[in-house]
Amino acid sequence: MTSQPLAVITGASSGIGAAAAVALHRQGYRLLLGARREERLEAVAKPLNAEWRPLDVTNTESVQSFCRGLAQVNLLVNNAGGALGLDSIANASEEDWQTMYDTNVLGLMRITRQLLPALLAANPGHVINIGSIAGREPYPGGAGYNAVKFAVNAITRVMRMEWVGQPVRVTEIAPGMVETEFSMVRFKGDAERAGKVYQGLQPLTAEDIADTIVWAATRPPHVNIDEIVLKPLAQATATLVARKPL
Ligand code: NDP
Ligand code: 8X3
Repeated sequence: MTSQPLAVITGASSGIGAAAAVALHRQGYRLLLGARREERLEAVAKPLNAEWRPLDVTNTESVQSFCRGLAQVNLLVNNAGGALGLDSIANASEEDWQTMYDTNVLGLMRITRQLLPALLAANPGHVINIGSIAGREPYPGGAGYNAVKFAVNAITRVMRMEWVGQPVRVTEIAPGMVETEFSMVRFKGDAERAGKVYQGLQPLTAEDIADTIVWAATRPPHVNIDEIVLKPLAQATATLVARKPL
């Protein structure tokens, strides 16, 4: 039996999830990492001596098999997600809307529900949901992604209400621009368009968000950090950023 706390991270094959794995490992957590790209996941897990299992949060059976045998989970980082497209409601793809909803909203609830008994058994457990400023401020072309990240904010608040008096802490971390594979995924591999998102400004890094996750997770057990919004210095809102000329 080990006394090291266990952290489960979804979407740990790249970006914020992978950086959170490194940061939580440094804090002494044991890790269980999940995502769909198994080679990438293994590459993150190996140097950390972490366990990994394939996970597709849009698939209930995959979620069940990922969670199998977990009796006690101290920290669940609900990070798997992202945006698809930046088109107006008139032009956006319905399939993209459905995938975003299934991943960012249903996926987060599927896995949290599955792990709730193990989080309670950790006494206290902690759920950290990765939201976004897109869940605070709508923007043109954002309807599908705005809707799912507003939902993450609502779900986080519902979790706090449903579990008040029980030993589970609940936090939402809502970042602005973070340079990861996020924009490559959003623009479906269009590297030029993805690169332009971060041109002329210094975005947040995945490590900045990992740092925030560690801070929220390491407060004394009676303290619940409800929500944290963080942005690059050069970003005031989802649409107002200061770019230096090239
Ligand atoms: P990345 O694209 O680098 O990471 C997304 C992660 O989610 C990958 O590990 C991916 O793994 C995983 N993922 C996607 N779909 C699924 C699925 N169906 N099942 C399991 N895992 C899945 O981007 P980020 O690190 O930036 O994104 C992490 C989170 O942060 C997302 O929820 C995103 O919305 C949020 N966010 C990002 C911001 C940014 O500017 N980058 C700002 C605010 C919030 P795989 O493909 O291997 O399954
Ligand atoms: C990512 C931030 O502003 O691109 O969640 O929607 S934004």
